Amino acid sequence: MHSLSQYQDFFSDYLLGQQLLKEPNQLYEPIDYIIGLGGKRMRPILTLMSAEIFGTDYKQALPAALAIEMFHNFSLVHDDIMDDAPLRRGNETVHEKWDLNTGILSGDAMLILAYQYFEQYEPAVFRDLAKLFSKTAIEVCEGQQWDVDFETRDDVTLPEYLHMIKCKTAVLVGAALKMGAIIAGASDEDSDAIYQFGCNLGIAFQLQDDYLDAFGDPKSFGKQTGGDIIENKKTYLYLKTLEFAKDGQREQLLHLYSVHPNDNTDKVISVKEIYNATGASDATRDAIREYTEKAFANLDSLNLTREKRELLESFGQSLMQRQV
Ligand code: DMA
Ligand code: MG
Ligand code: MG
Ligand code: MG
Repeated sequence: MHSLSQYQDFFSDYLLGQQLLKEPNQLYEPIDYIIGLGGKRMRPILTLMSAEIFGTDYKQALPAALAIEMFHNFSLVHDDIMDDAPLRRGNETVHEKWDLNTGILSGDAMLILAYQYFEQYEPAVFRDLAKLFSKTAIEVCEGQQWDVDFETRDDVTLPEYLHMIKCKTAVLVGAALKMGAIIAGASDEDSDAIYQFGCNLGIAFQLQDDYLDAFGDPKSFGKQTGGDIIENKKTYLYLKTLEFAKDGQREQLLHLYSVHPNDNTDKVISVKEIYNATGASDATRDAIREYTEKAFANLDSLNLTREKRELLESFGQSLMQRQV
């Protein structure tokens, strides 16, 4: 088995030498820009790792890993439009650097490019990968639609929120791993177990993302902190605050969230104070741990060697300790 940093280096080195579009065209620059900004490359690494865990050469999984990374970048460029985000990976977002149309169309192009990578597989594998990809892509879009709808709803429940983040974020983590298993010819049971592992890890990942959006260090986060609060996102922090609120805290939070002020600084500071005062911040950290543990328990049925299990668990642990 290879180490996490070996997969990461392999994938990043490959991308460096890669011409993403066969013919340079109008959309080449924004696509090259967003892919070139890097990021953690967490999802493609999972695809490579999973292929090797289930017994095949990880390089066999490279086209699927590229598809996953391309899809992820499509979803980020569109996400930044929906979230009105100024920064991504420490740089201007695509729609800020170019314009709205460029964001929409370069995102669309990346989605199509992603799908094309699967054509490199033989028909039976292609069919399974393409089917999983389509199902996942539709779930992600559905989750993103809920995320935006929730901004203007004040009756969002915790189960609804958890389902929304499973769709927008977690199923892609599951699919990244399951694709590696499909390429390696793993059994349906094993493919499903690794998918469940990815889904629970993905839920923990999004809970952590929401936590860092409020409490992360602006210098290292690479995105605008407080963006979720500015956009009135219904996060775990927000919903737990409503559940735990006492003595006017509920009214205070609802009032802060009812407006889109010109200067958001005070809004962000005040909302974060309520999150801490109610214990919602502690509850969110607990939930992150709980979903990480759930993910690890999904590995029990897999009969992995100690080395393989440790690799997956250390990946999970490193995600939970991330600051970016
Ligand atoms: C993003 O959720 C989900 C997808 C599918 C991109 P988010 O808006 O919290 O992500 P980020 O914090 O990276 O903008
Ligand atoms: Mg966003
Ligand atoms: Mg979003
Ligand atoms: Mg976020």
